[in-house]
Amino acid sequence: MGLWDVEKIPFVGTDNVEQGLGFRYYDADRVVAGKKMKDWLRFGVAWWHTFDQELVDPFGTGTSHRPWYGKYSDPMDEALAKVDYAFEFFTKLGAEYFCFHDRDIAPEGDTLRETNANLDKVVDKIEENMKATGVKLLWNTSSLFTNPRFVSGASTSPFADIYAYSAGQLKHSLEIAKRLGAENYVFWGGREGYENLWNTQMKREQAHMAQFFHMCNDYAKEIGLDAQFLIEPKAKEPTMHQYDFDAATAIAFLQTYDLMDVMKLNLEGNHANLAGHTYQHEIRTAREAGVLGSLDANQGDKLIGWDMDEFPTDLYETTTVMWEVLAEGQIGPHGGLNFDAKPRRTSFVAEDLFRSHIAGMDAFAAGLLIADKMHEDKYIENLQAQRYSSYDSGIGATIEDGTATLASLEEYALDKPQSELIAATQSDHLESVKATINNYMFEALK
Ligand code: XUL
Ligand code: CO
Repeated sequence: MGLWDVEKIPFVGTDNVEQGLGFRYYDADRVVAGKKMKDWLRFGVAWWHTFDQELVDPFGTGTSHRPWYGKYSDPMDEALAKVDYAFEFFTKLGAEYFCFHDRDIAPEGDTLRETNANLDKVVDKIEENMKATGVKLLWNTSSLFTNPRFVSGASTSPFADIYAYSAGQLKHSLEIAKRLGAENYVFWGGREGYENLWNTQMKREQAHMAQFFHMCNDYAKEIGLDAQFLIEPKAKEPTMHQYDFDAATAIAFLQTYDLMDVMKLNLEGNHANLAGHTYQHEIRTAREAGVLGSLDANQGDKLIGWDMDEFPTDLYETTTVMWEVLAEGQIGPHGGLNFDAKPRRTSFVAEDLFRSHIAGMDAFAAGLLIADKMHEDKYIENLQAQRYSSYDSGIGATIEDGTATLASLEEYALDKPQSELIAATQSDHLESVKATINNYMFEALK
């Protein structure tokens, strides 16, 4: 059986309604819209949730049962053992990618030098396992928010020593990305934001952050690291305002500081909700600016205002995401679906780690099948083309080709009676559109 008391997760098809330890929809090699499912979805496992999360909440300690608990007294021994658990987990689940923060995988020493030495030992073992299994690194990142030294941020810290330390930490993290062939490198803001504006020089902090990214880019070029850099927007939490609030804010930041060619975005469902947006809104915003990079797959809860990191099971949402991905032709040039998600505190046995990933993978595979059916019929494409068709010719075409002026439009509009203007508008039949999308969901999964 191996280290985990679970067999390799098979594709079982749709005979049984009850979800067990098998995939109903995720059939890795099945071809959908010209590509294998696994190549559309590129699932990744998040080290921090799956191997480090003890399922704590602000009111209680961890509830999780994990097979390595109580076996190791030295934290380095445990860190090294977890590599074996991790790679068996990836292989049994059939996830071809994983993601980690530097501090997820190895304990810190007193100095950066000591910490790097710990890290390198674990990275050596990860590298061996990657070679042996073929599992790839979707992205790595640096935890510049866990340790108390980052209490007021890292590259936006008001304390220059902390900025310098963060830069040193990041440098080694980029070297690890190079060594492990990371496809992307993620910068989530962590504590890059503020608690209160009275004590904050916002512009100065943001300029420091931009300079940090430029230094990272320079170093990546110097060492020949070609991982795609990604910013991961989040509106709030842990700070009350995060500088990478949402996709639009992050794009404005990249434009202001000449970073549009350097960075794309890694978008997360629950983060979208914290900004008051849908996941689809964030993905569409990034797509239209040409900066869709990768996706953190999770979902929030309508009734709870913080970052829940639930496994994504909302079929409607996975359908919208996969509709955008099919329209884009890929998640991003090197993107994937990283499960930045944890089982609920009440799902505490080790097997729940498999069950929760299966639930998320099946929800995205089903979303892909539904979105593919909608694309085949060009249902949304036709609906949108029809809605904007008045710009394809006549007065609308003069607006789009730039030949219209206020005067030419006034001349066109000046004597039009109200009845003609009302006749120029059309009902969206929005409820029927939503019902049709529901019908696609039923039909595609028959
Ligand atoms: C936090 C979050 C991070 C990033 C990586 O909400 O999403 O785990 O994905 O730092
Ligand atoms: Co995330």
